[in-house]
Amino acid sequence: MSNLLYDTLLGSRSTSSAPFLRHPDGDHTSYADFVGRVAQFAGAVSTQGMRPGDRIAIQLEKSADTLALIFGCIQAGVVFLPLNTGYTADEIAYFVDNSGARLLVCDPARASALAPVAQSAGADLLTMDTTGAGSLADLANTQPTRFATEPRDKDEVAAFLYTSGTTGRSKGAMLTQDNLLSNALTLVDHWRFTSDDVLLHALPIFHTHGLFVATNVILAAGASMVLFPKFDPDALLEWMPRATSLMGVPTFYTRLLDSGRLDRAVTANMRLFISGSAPLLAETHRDFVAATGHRILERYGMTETNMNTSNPYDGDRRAGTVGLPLPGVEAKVCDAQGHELPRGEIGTLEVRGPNVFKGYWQMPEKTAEELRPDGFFITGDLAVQEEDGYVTIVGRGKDLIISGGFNIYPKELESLLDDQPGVLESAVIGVPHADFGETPVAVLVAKPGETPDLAAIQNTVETALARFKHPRKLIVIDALPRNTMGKVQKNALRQEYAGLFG
Ligand code: MLC
Ligand code: AMP
Repeated sequence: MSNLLYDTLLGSRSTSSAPFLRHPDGDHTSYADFVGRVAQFAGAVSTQGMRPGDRIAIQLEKSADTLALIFGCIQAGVVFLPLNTGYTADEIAYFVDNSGARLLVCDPARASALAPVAQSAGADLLTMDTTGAGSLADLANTQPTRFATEPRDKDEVAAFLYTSGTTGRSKGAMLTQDNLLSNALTLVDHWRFTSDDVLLHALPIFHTHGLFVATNVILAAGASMVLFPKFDPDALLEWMPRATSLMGVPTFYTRLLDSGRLDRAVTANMRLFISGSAPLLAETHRDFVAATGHRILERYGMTETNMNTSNPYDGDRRAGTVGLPLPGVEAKVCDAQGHELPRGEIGTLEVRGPNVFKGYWQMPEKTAEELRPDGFFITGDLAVQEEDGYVTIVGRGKDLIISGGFNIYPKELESLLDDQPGVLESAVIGVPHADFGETPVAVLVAKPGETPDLAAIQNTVETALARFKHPRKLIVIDALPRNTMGKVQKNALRQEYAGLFG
């Protein structure tokens, strides 16, 4: 048994002097150097007693060492959970506890807040500073630059990505070696990545998009990427004349257009702009063509499935659509029972292929609700498929808000809001937002005779939940609109507050 994910992405390039990471300051890390650093992290986690299949939770800012740790986990067969750097200690506590992680790694600035979390879960806490005790980076410095790769079967789990649901707490989506590898190889081929490519990497690396799409595609192609700590249009535009490709959420593209500096000259060396994680407005697509002559290639994916559909590289990149099912991926638009609907009808999109995850960690009932026995995954997205196969996402069956590519599940906010003094009930809705696409607004109903303290509620939300989930506005109304069955009519609320943020 080998470790195909590691061997394909890194092992085969252990002596290559070609650049993998180009740093914004002009320096670069070669493949050989990166492979060596990965081995040091594999050694470091192993000396901490982590064995294949054990879980490690990682809440770290984006850096070359964070990537090296992640791939070190793959080499050591350790299952990693990358966690949003915005998550609060309360949120992290759930992930560490639920996953049974034995090690939590964080930035030094987070160590005091996360120490109690690690302690109560019985996990060790290490940081990534270079100043001594408790530092995983220091430990890695003492390790050899070679590590005997742990064998992993293609169906064994490589990573957990936590994803929320419309009810209940977050679920750990178990992604296997083959889920990640097969999708990366398909995308390299489909999007024509080669070792000549230079990707502008400005996405976070705790999600499918920045990690499994962007990073794995670059590794699988033997290409290089400029690792930006975060999205900054000026920094990207400065590098663009020396780059070939960009992967981003729609907010990247609207912000680049708003910069007023995007034109044919600055994009002349670029061959591919890819968008995903949230709907790209057809208007943005058109504005981008007008400014640069490039047609953004939109694709569609999910945490549980990696990438499912993509517009073609050659051929019609159709604005407002997410293109065709990727090679090896089956997609069908179905009714609630899973029966395929005639082309042109709206239904729920279901997908099947080697990209589809193994299930939710220790949640067999949730897995059974979404993953059919025949392997089709019920995405919860409402879609329509044209006669020629192009898929358009027309809405969401699931109650989900996507703000700047980050997912917010209203249920999580509503559960917290409903518990606040003076609040009888709440409904959280997504309303259009020019920059983030959508943003959450909380509509509250007061208990009879009481007046909720909105500032205190805002405070509580801030302590409990990551910044990107905070409602942009709290509104108190007399009663929530309900249908005859008593179900809250969120559509009516969405319409009512649609104009709040332009
Ligand atoms: C940051 N903030 C956000 C936010 N990002 N608030 C709402 N939505 C977001 N997406 C907070 C910041 O903490 C800050 O808080 C304030 O909002 C304003 O920040 P900003 O400076 O405007 O944000 P910025 O740091 O520039 O980040 C915006 C962004 C970033 C769009 C560049 O969110 C981003 O990189 N998004 C990509 C997410 C992603 O990779 N999704 C892929 C998921 S995978 P304060 O308090 O400081 O004002 C997936 C599957 C698939 O969906 O198909 O790919
Ligand atoms: P996540 O839970 O982060 O994996 O989010 C996945 C969800 O993002 C999908 O189920 C879709 O609702 C949405 N999504 C991803 N890509 C696109 C796209 N190109 N167009 C519309 N929605 C998208």
